[in-house]
Amino acid sequence: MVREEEDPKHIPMGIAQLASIAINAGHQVQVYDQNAWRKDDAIVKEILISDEWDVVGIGGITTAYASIKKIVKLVSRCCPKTLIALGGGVLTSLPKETMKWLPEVDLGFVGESYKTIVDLLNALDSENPNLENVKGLILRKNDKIIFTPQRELLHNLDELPYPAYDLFPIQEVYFKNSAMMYSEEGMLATRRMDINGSLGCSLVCKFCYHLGIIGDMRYEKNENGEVDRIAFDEEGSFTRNIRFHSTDYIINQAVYLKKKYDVNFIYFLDENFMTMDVYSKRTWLKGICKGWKEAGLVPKKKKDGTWDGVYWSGTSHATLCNPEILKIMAEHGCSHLVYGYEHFDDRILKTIGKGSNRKTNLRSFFWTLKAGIRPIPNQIIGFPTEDFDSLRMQMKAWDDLGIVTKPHFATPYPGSLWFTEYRNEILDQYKGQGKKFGLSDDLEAYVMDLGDASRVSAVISRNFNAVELIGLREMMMHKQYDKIDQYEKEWRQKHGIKPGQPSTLVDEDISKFKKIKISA
Ligand code: B12
Ligand code: SF4
Repeated sequence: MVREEEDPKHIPMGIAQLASIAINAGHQVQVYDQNAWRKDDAIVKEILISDEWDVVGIGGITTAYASIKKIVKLVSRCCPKTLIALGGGVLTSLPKETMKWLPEVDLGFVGESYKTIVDLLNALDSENPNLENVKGLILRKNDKIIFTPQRELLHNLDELPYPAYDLFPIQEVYFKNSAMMYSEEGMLATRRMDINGSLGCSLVCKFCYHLGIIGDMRYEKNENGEVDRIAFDEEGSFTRNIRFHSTDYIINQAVYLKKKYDVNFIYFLDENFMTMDVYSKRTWLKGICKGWKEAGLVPKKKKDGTWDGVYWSGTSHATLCNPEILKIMAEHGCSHLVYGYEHFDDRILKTIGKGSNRKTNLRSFFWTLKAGIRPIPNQIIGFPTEDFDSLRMQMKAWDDLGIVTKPHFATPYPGSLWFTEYRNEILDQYKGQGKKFGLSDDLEAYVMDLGDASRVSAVISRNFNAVELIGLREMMMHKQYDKIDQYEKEWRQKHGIKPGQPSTLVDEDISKFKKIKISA
């Protein structure tokens, strides 16, 4: 389940694509979207026993682990003869661990599964299935957990069929939750659907995880030459394979959604629209805009605030956008762009691999506004070297931009560089929790605890503990500079750091970063 505290807003793209691929390959597919329906166990049981399933495939990202664990147990009880397969970010980030934690799961799909799904289903239909020949799986063999050979990525995304949107409750759930509180048009959207135009991002943010679907994953062998570990991007070894659909594919898909579902808004799920535009030498987004116009999709507002045509939105990047492309996007119906600014302190930004700084963040915000697009800034606090000065830099920027925001807490999600770096510290913080909650181990307790980072889970800040981060965020949101100053004094006393010294326990050279005096 994605964001239990929020209404379901997005069709799970990966599953929708896989369903479509499997149907095209001649298999019978049925989808139950628990994130959309959110029914209790009794209903899920009814669905599970309503037919005889050869395979039940379950997927999601790590934040869905707790609900996936529950569902896996239900499937195993209700459908004892059915093969249980798990895929998606949750399995791929920690494949061996997940197989250990969920003994009911028979096999896992590691990383991109477009080809793997067909190979697996075809193998199962054959007389003597040998799943070890199917690339991209993790299997149980005797008492061991083994990897089959690594699955290569699809070269040409345009080979993909459109997602099987019809298998999901579009009218009953998704259209009802079309509104997105990000822009006027987003709020007024009544028939919104999603498109994924690209996969990947060329940047290397340390908190980011690319689900093993953008060449960010390596199979590593032990001394016996057997693959026994999957590793992700680490400092000094970044591997990337970013891919995007042709503009024709995207326009045809948008026209299809308009004709078939009469959509009035399209949300591009892409990780980072702008990285693709730069990679395409600034042709991709212009191509999409040109196609939007030629297809008659550019929205025209009516007097009552509704419109003909289709507004759209996506993700941008502070350093990669420019006024020219933003203006073109606005003219062709782009209503809002999400910016992962994360922070406004150059010292912090320098440590996260985002390729942006305070200046580019502020500049892009105003460029976007000026173009007529609403910029939506994402903010994070609790970075490893976060200190009182950097927190004030965040607050100052919110004042300068005139925005109200509730920052997320820096979270080392499995698969990210931070997770690799801080794994032992995470385990320390969750020590004994596995046993306490009857789980396999402490790491499973951490994964069970992961939500959308608006709540603290593992803390990676060197200077602040969880209680301090929650308190400081509260004061930041209420612009209580004086209270923060006051707490800083107490904090300095506690840690023996004299006034005038940097408010940090971390030994790093911060002298080269400009200090701005900020107070109430
Ligand atoms: C769109 C999106 C969202 C949407 C939700 C979309 C939805 N309902 O599907 C929203 C905005 C709600 C969202 C929220 C969040 N997201 Co998000 N999101 C994405 C994004 C950009 C695209 C997802 C997508 O559709 N990908 C494309 C499809 C094709 O990939 P896919 O679904 O994984 O499927 C492929 C494979 O994984 C596999 N597969 C998947 N499922 C299954 C199932 C089976 C049975 C099989 C066989 C195979 C399989 O096959 C597919 C084809 O290859 C990804 C980044 C990315 N690269 O994907 C981040 C990402 C998934 N999100 C992430 C995060 C951290 C979050 C938030 C926590 C952010 C926050 N701080 O609030 C919240 C989580 C909320 C919560 N409580 O759970 C992380 C996940 C980290 C992790 N360890 O799992 C990602 C990877 C971003 C990142 N770069 O770090 N997100
Ligand atoms: S810019 Fe966004 S998508 Fe790219 S690595 Fe950073 S957080 Fe991930």
